[in-house]
Amino acid sequence: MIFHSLPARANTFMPPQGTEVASQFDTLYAFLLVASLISFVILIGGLFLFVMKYKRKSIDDKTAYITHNTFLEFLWSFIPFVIFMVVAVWGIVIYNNMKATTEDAVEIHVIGKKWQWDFLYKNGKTVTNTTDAAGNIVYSTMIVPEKTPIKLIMTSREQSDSIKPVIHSFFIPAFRIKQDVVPGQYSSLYFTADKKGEFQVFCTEYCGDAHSKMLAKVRVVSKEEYDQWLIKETEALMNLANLSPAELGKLVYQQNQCSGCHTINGSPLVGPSFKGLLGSDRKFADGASQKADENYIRASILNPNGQVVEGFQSGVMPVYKGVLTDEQISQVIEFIKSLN
Ligand code: HEC
Ligand SMILES: [Cu+2]
Repeated sequence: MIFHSLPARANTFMPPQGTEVASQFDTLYAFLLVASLISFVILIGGLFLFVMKYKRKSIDDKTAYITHNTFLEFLWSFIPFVIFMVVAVWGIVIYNNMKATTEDAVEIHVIGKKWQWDFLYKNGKTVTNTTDAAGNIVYSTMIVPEKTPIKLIMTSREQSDSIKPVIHSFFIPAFRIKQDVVPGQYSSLYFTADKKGEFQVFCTEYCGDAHSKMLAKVRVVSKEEYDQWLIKETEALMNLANLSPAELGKLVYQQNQCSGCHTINGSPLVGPSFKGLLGSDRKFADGASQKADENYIRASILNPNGQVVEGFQSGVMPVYKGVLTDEQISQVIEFIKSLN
């Protein structure tokens, strides 16, 4: 690409360049900036010069009779016209490069939700926001191979059908590309990352409360690393498919901090142990009691402070309503059952 070889690569104020298109984009931007600067100097400089030079010197100093200068008028129309045409064609070329794709592009689905980005790979792997042990959000990371055309197929959807999805916009500043993500239809975005590294993703369509926290990352890795990751994830998914509900429940228990407060060996920690819990008689702080059945476990997870177990503190266990799905809760129940 000819524009690529131009020397001007002013990116001092720009995010890092993660793609070829990004450097083309910056070159055009630098051209616009320099052209504007030169025009500014000529225009405002000329203005000042003439103000000084032609300042009326005495009361009977008369303005000379000036009509026009066809040649000058032609020049100050034609030169900007040429510059604008150059910018237009240049811009169209870069725009086409942004939209360029190949049949064998790696396709990844992007789902915008209030307020997170989910990524879905062809092998069934879903990447979504998680929380770490300290309760901080770990934003979704899209892993892509370097120097490989990627096609993102994007739409907006909610966790539940009763919530109306809104328009988001997927923006990777380092790649200089962004595209609206619209409910009920697919939009696409293309890129070929030519540098390894981690790049920030933003939502650039105001979409409500946590719009500014609707973040994600793109991690560009070598092709080998990507292939290995894909194989590992595919195997993990196949293993998951072979797990029993109780085994899946154990994963939920390990991945949602339950294990930090509940043991499975009978000794209490921050909360009661899960061993022998199902079917046992529970005594509560308010003096009431109940036999622990499936519904009790479910209620304890969704609304931990509804009934507080005697000898334990209220308000300690996080509320898991909206965090765990019904399916996960059933799996945890099966896991707790398996400990009897
Ligand atoms: C920060 C600590 C903490 C975490 C994390 C936590 N819990 Fe709890 N949990 C407690 C405490 C304290 C109690 C007892 C007080 C109460 O009933 O609210 C409790 C009570 C329970 C009970 C009722 C236990 C009984 O003996 O009757 C269940 C069931 C339960 N938790 C399940 C879970 C599950 C499932 C998770 C993970 C998805 C979880 N908890 C995560 C602290 C925690
Ligand atoms: Cu958004």
